[in-house]
Amino acid sequence: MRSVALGLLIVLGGSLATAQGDYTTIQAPLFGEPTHQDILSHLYGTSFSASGLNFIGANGITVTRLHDFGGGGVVDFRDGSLPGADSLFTGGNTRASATAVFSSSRQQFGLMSGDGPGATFQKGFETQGLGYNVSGSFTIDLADQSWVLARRGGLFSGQRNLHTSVASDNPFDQDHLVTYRVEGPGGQLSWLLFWEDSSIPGLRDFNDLVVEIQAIPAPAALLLGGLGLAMIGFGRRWLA
Ligand SMILES: [Ca+2]
Ligand SMILES: [Ca+2]
Repeated sequence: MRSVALGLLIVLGGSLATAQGDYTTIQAPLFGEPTHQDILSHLYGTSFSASGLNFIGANGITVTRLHDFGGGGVVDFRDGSLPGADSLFTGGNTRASATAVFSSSRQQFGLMSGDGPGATFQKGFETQGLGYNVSGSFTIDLADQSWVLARRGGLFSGQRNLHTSVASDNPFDQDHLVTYRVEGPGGQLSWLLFWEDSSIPGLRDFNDLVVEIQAIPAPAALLLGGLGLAMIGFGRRWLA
């Protein structure tokens, strides 16, 4: 009995230690750029206080940080549950909008089409503007499939310019995405993706591109982005 209890303590201690290591470190921004807390205050027009890695708004908005590592599962934008790390995402009709850019480079946002090394970046939008005065949005049907999200643009060219939500896809296996679930006081659900466009230690403040994601409850299938999902769905219906 004693050995069972001791074993349980060791297991609990181990899982607590792992949980602390499941979050990517965010560095303080340089050059007077805003922190995540500052950006939340601006976007939602209220003050936020930090609670661990989460934030609570004065008007009842709760902002919950997703794990970066160590969890399986897929984040469903329609669903407030937090199944694991911010690597794979799904949903139905989904809208993605740029809400802030604190980078000298234009930022592209989209998703990876295909699996493994042959996956290619499918751009949803490229931002215009800087700071909070930015535009860029797209709507897509994620069709209940799981997707790797990605951003592109920055100091370098080619593949070094592309970062996905899967850390092991990226240069130096670095994580470039920090994700929060945002719940309004009435239960409204949205998600904020904070991307980092630099691999350089000291610059990893995760405010280069901030994207807000919302599930669209409408029944209409709005298919943009040229991914051919409508064709796939059509084919499957004919086969059935
Ligand atoms: Ca992450
Ligand atoms: Ca940065």
